[in-house]
Amino acid sequence: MTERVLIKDLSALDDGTVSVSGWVETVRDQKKVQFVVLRDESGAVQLVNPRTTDADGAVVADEPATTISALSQGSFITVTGELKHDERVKLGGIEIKLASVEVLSHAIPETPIAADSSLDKRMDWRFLDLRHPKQNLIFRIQTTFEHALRTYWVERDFIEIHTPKLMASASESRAELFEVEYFGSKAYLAQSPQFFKQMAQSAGFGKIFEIGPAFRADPSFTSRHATEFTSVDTEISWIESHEDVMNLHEDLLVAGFRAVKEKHGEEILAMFDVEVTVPTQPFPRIALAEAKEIVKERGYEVPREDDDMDPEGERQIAAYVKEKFGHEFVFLVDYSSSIRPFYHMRHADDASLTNSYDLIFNGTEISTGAQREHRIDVLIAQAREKGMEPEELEFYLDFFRYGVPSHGGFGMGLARVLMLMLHQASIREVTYLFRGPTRLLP
Ligand code: AMO
Repeated sequence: MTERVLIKDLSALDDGTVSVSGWVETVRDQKKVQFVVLRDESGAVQLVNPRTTDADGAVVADEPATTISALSQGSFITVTGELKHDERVKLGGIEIKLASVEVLSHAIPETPIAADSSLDKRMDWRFLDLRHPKQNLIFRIQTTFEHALRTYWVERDFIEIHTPKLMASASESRAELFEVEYFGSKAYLAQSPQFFKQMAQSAGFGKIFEIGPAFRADPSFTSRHATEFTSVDTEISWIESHEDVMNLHEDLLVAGFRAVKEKHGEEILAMFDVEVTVPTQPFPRIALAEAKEIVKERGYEVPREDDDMDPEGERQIAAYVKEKFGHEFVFLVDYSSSIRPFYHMRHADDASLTNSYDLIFNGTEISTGAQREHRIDVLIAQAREKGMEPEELEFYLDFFRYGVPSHGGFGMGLARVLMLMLHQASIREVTYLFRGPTRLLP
């Protein structure tokens, strides 16, 4: 039996017998010749079968012609035949003249989705939707991006941790919390690895990272919220301020974007019409109050009472940064303590501000990061001030009672990065299986 080759490797082979496997993309069953476009995870190739005719010129119903005539789109097949390089073939300048076709699995001929199906319909049939090379590319980009981040961390002696997703308390806020039955009591799905990545600092791990699921019972239907998402988290000891965290954040993104551009830049340009830009360092930093002033001067007043930036404000400040600095990223710093969690450290000289930031990429928040409060008395006071019961947090507060270094880190939504990198309209497009208020299937 001829060994299977990936379609992307065919063009480097000499003419000769080959075997490829994949699914049928199209069949053109003509009188004199049959054409099949076969796709696998690496690419597509044209298969050709000139039909046999008898002495009178009539078509003979032989093999593989009969099998090809019965092929439905989407069926998985293995074929063998003669590889031939031929510049006239539009699809890659090669074709395979078929000797045999084996059908592994027949597809129902009526495909439930088409190129113009709605996003919701496509999500219903995600496994078929993912067969499209554009979707396939998204997940190869994700793999490359995560790999580059991991390489960065591992080369610098960060420890990878896996924190539990079942918890006895909320990890971010009581709002947006999923509650589950837990042997006669309640457990909660982790909204973030926040507490446990900080625990690693008390444990003396120094530098850690985790890429894992996070859950938010967020009822909204925006393009950037999911009820389950992949969170990219890191936390480091011995920092002077959140500035150290931002520097690490920049390094990681540069490593990720560089790897993606190197490996997939051309394909991304061809398929998404997007030129991936490796960001230059340092990324611009703007204090939140100043950002609001800038946005106001551009004619947009951030309406919220609570000191935060809203999505339109994020878009406006990103547009300003793009015009002024030619940069796709901006750190908004100096968030007010009124809108930040109790564990964020506050400015030494102005307790109304925190040592924290949000990172905006192409107009949308992708990350929150901060220096953490590691002084137990201050931490308890801040928790009380936020209306939290320190008793509920005893397990967390203990992390700070037996010695802990200064530390900080960030959490970043993986799908948001990919969505904005590839100029997609929704995180649904770049999430393998999206979870939202009305979507638990497939
Ligand atoms: P925050 O709550 O800002 O911070 O979350 C960090 C990042 O996670 C992503 N994200 C989401 N992505 C999709 N759907 C959601 N519902 C959703 N919620 C959040 C965003 C966001 O910027 N513990 C802190 C981080 C830290 O300080 O280390 C935290 O969770 O990209």
